[in-house]
Amino acid sequence: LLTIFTLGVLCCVSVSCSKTQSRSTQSGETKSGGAAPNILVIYFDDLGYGDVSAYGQTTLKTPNIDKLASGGVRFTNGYATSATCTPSRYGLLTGIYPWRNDDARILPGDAPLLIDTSLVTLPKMLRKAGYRTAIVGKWHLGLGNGSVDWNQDIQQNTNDVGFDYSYIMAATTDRTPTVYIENRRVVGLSKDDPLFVSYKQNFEGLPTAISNPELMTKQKWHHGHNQSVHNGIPRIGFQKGGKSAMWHDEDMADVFLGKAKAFIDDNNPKKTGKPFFMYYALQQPHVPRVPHPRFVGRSGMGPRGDAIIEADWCVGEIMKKLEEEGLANNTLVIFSSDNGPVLNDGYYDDAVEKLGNHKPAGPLRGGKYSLFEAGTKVPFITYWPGHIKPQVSDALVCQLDLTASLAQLVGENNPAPDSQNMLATLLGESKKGRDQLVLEASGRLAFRQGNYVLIPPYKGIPLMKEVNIETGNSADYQLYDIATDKGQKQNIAKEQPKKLEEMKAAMQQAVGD
Ligand code: NG6
Ligand code: CA
Repeated sequence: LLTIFTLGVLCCVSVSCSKTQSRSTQSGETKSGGAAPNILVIYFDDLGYGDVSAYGQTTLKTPNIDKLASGGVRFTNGYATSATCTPSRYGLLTGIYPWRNDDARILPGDAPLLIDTSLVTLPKMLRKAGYRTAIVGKWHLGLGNGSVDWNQDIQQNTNDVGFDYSYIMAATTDRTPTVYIENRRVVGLSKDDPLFVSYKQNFEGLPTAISNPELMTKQKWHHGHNQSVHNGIPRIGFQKGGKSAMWHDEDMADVFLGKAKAFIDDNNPKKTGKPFFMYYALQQPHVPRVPHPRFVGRSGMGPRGDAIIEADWCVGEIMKKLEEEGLANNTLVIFSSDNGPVLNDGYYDDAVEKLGNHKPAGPLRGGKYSLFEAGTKVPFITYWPGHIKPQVSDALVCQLDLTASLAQLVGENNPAPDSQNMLATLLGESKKGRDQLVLEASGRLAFRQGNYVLIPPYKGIPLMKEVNIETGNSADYQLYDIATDKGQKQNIAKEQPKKLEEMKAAMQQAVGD
């Protein structure tokens, strides 16, 4: 078996493994006749392009992410599809542009399942290829059919869109229900104290952050986030009961890491004969930022910096686990973030006050929620020791492309036409990226082609004052050449009318109206 493995590795190191080529690894057979590596997607929440030291910042240390970057391909033009969470995750898991689905917007914690269960998602495609699949961490893509009974098996969940195993939070750390869900069940619920969730009204007699501000012993709300209070932290949404199931924010990193490691234990291909795909979706550094006490104060930047250091540590631990299990050289790791950075996202947590010289967006303009580059351009790294040659790549790649690319890797058909096969680029064998990409922020679209970015006119505020982020809205067309103007400081729409028309036409064609 080892010889076959070595041969397989040799054949696949220098050439992009096409559907017809056979791959052999210790993981067992896939449909393509060979076998394929384990795939680990490590996905942060709200981590900015400038938040990782491998991307040039010097104020925070992220040694474990840096190790992936220096041993793999560090993309300088890697994008999420969107500037917020739900649509980006939709794009990542379906390979479909989220703006095609009107409901792909930031969801409340009681939203119905957003992904059509008849779709061949990324995990379903991999399952077809023989993979065991798992999600551990943040979901935020809805559960159930609109009226979830949190005390029963949850139908229409992660398990129905391709995950064999699932250990998640329903939405975000700032939204109810503040519980973990393992497969179809809320973890740790007691029959005597059922859990109820509402985003319409509070449950009679229960306190909120408004009625009982003294309950906010850990963090206070700045905007939004003033409904139910749990663990001294006010949230969005109301909840009642379920006390024994409530998470402790401080432990969340350890809980998810523990579950991710346990999945690797239970699904080591040496045992199961099948490779695995794990989507490890960390909750940091989204608000509320509540790192474990052992990370508190480590960054000198307050909870946001500490949460990034904690999450970086988690990356190191999961990589260590792969090594211990003898899987490091047989696992393709893809690291990225769902959208760009934000400092004050609704809590008083010193993110602005203690920032110092740190630039979460690096040289980019905007941030989370923005149509400018920092909304969607994120750290994006691929790592596979012995298979990927360390390098920096300027190729234009998007999380949307994982479906087609991984389909190519495992010998399956690509189920998602928006998703482009970038396998050779992701493996560092080619520098050719996408020609163009449609970007989305809160339902508004921008368009990148070559090194030009077009932002059509949009009504609405140019600056979200509370979060202090420029939206990208303007009465005029904006055109930027990001090869020479990374920070999008110079709108060249008027200077380059021909380019502007060309970009407008190309965008119209790409968007299809
Ligand atoms: C916003 C929240 C913000 C964050 C975001 C979702 C308010 C005022 N702001 O509506 O705090 O939760 O939604 O973030 O409620 S995301 O990364 O999951 O998209
Ligand atoms: Ca996010």
